[in-house]
Amino acid sequence: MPKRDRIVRIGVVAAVTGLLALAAACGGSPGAGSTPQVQSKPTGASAASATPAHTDHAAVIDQLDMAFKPARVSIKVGQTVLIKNSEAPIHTGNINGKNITGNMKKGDSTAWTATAPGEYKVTCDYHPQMSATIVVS
Ligand SMILES: [Cu+2]
Repeated sequence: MPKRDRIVRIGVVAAVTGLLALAAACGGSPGAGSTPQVQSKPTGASAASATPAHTDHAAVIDQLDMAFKPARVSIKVGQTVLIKNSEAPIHTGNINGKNITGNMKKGDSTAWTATAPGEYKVTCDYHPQMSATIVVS
């Protein structure tokens, strides 16, 4: 009998933990509410991972899954990084604390051209956990 109680309790704890994890996964978007944020892979996933046909941008930083992807890119002075939003939440792209993109909705993008070598921190006004680094040589 006590053993069975423990099993039931573990089950409840697991269920609650699962719910908390689910809630955390949806965090940051008060308006999202009951709408599941986790979606199956978009059909354009293969296109996103393919090398862009044009070479205007030496690197692309994607705002996806509430993160900048990749978190680190390396370019040379004079080259351009394209910061783009590929998901529903609004993001910004700040370079060393300066917002250069304004509010970006899904599909928006902003190019940034490096004029001096150094390490540049990329952040978002709305999501402190979002961070990337542009290394310019
Ligand atoms: Cu953001």
